[in-house]
Amino acid sequence: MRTYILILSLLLIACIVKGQAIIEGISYDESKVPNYVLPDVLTCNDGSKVTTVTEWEKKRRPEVLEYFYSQEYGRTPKETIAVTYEKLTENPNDMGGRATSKQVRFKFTNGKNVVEAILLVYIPNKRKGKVPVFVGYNFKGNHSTTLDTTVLYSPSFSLVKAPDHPDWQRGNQMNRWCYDKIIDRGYAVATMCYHDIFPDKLGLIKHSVSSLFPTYDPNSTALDEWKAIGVWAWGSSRIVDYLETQDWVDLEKIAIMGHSRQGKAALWAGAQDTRFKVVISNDSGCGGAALSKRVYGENIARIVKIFPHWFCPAFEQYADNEDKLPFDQHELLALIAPRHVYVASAVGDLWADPKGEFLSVYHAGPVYELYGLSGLGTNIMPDIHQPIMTDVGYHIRAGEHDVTDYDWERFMDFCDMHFKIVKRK
Ligand code: GTR
Repeated sequence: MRTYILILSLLLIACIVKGQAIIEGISYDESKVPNYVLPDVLTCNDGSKVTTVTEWEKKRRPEVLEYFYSQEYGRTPKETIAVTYEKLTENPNDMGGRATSKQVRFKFTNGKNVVEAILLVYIPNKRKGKVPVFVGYNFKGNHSTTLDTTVLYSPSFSLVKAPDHPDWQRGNQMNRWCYDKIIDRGYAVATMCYHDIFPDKLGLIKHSVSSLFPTYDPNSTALDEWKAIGVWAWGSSRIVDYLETQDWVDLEKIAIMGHSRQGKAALWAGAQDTRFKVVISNDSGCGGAALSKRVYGENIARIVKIFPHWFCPAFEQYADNEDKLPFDQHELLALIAPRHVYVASAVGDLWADPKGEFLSVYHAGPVYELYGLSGLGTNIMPDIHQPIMTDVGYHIRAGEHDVTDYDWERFMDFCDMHFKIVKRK
């Protein structure tokens, strides 16, 4: 019996490499990265080369965008659905008087059904005039970002929470939302639970906002049908619609920050909606910032198998077939130009392929340069805690897959730089 347990434990230990579980078909071996050729972002499908901003915007950019619509995230519907906003709470003296908080109920409807979401907003009190804002989804409900018991449970809570799961307790993800620091640096923050927009569980699509669209068909077989990432991206644009109704928002200074699966959605939102002036992906990995053609860490075969409701069905054809991809994720980043993109990785998050995330920013550079802006300027990865910030940005930090104060501080440095905010003590 003892020997049996010993063998089992040894096997388990052998199955962990640098904190990453060994999963069949997943490689963490740099020497096994295929000899891939990335599509040149400035070469059009007909082989012609883009040399001007007009050619990029009129010809090549729509081609690139079309790849992401038809092959990866699916097509965002052109029509829209009605939404109303209802202010549920307002506290001008939150955070010891340093912030005003608001909770606003969004009601999406097609006249028959309704989907509700709650936006939680903190606005710094010390700034006069309009303020810059970080928009971002949380994973476990607004109540998970704070211990404040006046913060309401998100409407999707009852649908998706795992019974008695500690993850879902109030304040459980506070470490990902350093509200104190954000407010002290003069930024507002607007967050909503991503499950409110599209519950991230198989079988719950009928509770998503996408089910309200006239084109919704639960039995659709369209290869370019939009799925969860597309719907989350759409939802973050609806947060901006609300912000546009608010006189305290500086509309030229809206940033979106997304972690992991929400990093994927943030990049896709930023590619489509030019109201996001800074787009930040934290540990977004496969289907986010990481280059798919490196096939390092999480790969397409694995992600479409485990999360079949995230990507449009056409993406499945590239499972174990990355070579055939006519585009790659650096082109998603390039779609954000001339607005600013920032990518963050963590050393202990090989699953998200930090090097692939870095190279993606690097290879988006030519489009920034076309606009007379600066790309990363180097294809050599920086050391940990040595961020590179030009018109694009990148850092890798110590630690695991998470959002830490270090990440937020760098995101704010980058936004300060581009929003021309003088650093306060
Ligand atoms: C993982 C998934 C990643 C990433 C992550 C997350 O399970 O494989 O692509 O999205 O979830 O969102 O935390």
